[in-house]
Amino acid sequence: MTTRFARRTLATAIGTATTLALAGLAFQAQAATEVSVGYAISSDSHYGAGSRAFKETLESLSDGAFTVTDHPSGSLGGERAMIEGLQIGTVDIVITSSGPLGNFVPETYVLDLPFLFTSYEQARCVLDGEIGQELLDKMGDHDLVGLSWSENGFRHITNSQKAIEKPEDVSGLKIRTMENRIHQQAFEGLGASPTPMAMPELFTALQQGTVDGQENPITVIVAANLYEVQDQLSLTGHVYSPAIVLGSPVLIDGLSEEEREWFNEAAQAATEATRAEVTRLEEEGVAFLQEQGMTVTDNIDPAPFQEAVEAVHADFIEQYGEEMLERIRNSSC
Ligand code: EAX
Repeated sequence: MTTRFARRTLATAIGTATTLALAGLAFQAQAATEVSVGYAISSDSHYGAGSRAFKETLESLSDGAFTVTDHPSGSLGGERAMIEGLQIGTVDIVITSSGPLGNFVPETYVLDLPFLFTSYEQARCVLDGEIGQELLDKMGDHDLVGLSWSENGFRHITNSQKAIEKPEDVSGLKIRTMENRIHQQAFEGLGASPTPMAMPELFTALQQGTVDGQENPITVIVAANLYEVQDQLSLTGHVYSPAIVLGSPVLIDGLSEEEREWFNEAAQAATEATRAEVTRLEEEGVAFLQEQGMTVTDNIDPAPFQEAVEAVHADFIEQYGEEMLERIRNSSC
């Protein structure tokens, strides 16, 4: 074989191999669909644990057909903004508290009523049961997909002014709340000045004294380093804060039945990982916060707080009816 012919044959073989390799990579790259998961607190939080479990489960079940990218700390926006992103398809999956959700799906406001749930077990039982599934199904009426209920935790009040033991101690304080009208009304009932604000703005607002305090579960107080700008923690446990794994219909509606099942299993894995982290921090978080210098007020009598926020329940019933509230109260959970 002449040298020129040999060279031409080799060049053709290399060219073919390169084309096939690029086609293979292109096919593989084309086949892998990237899925973004957004949440408003740090990756070392209980939502971060959920995001990692979602990623591991979906990438394993789909054998790499879906690759998940993690977007913590409000990098895709605050919770309300991310939910809006789901509706138009700029965000694929969000792990969020139910705080801003009522602005989109009013039926979920019932879950934000103060002192509705009395324990983690009861809340998880209701959300994992018929009532929880009914509320997840409601998301479809509002350009959202409810994949699974997750968990944020029982919320407590922190502030930089004084120990809070009774409602009168809250009076006059500027308290950041989520963008949730039920919570805002509850803090008005306590005589505070509620300031609704997205989570990514909170640390700076506390640091600058724009607000005196805020309310969040131990999980968030730890994950957002709020102990650096708050010295008083009052274990009021005034409301259970659900979280939820939401999907964008722009992504989810295009999935096959099998792929949709993968997303359901990944969301369930996220919930289990988040709840496990909440349980761990409920046991360890208060001691950690005391070590960081917070003064903790415990053994707070809930009765005066329940009385002070009673009007919220009455107004809720007037506006949304009593049926779902009574079903939750009378559930066997
Ligand atoms: O969902 O905004 C809040 O206070 C939430 O608890 C936090 O973003 C975690």
